Amino acid sequence: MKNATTIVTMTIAAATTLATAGMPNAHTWPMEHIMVSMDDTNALHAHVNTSATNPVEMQRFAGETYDANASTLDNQYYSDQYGWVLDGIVDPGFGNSIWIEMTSQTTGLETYQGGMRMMIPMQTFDPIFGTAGSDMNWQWSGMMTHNWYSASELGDYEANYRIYVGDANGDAISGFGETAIALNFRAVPSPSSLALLGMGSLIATRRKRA
Ligand SMILES: [Cu+2]
Repeated sequence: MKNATTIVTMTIAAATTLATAGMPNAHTWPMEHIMVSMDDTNALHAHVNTSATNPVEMQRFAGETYDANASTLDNQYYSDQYGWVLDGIVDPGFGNSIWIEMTSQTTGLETYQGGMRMMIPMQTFDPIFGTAGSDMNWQWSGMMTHNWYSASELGDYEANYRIYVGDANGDAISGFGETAIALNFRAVPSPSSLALLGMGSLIATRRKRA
């Protein structure tokens, strides 16, 4: 029994280290990068390792509430696992940017501006990609950006994007080839909650015997 108690204590310590008070859980999941590249004809390409049958999971952490703008994720299934990353040299031209436009998505999916996965309290959590009446297109800085996706109901979700080179206003620049990509999500019952229940019963068992 002593071994089991030690394992439980270590698990709780590890969970405490990972979580930032009042901030949503980011490091629960490994990064899943959407690699965006440009070939020598100035055509964009994008690749991701997920699919409708191998989606990113969104989890809800019952009882948690988040500070300030992050409170938009309270009681939601969410994930920041997907990150936009430039692959190789991508030159959109002076004054231009890579823009990402949401062209269609499952009803109920919402997106909020994230960041590099560090300094989460510095992230704006501004609604993007049509969430809360925001613009459908989003000007990507070109830095690794893990936006926050959320939904209030269990189930599968898909978002489709057009990736193009645009000017400061988001108007497409001719001479650059655009591309498209689908991101897939599955809102699942939280394994973390189940794990916590498991730990609770272990501790309870020990108390009874003590
Ligand atoms: Cu990343």
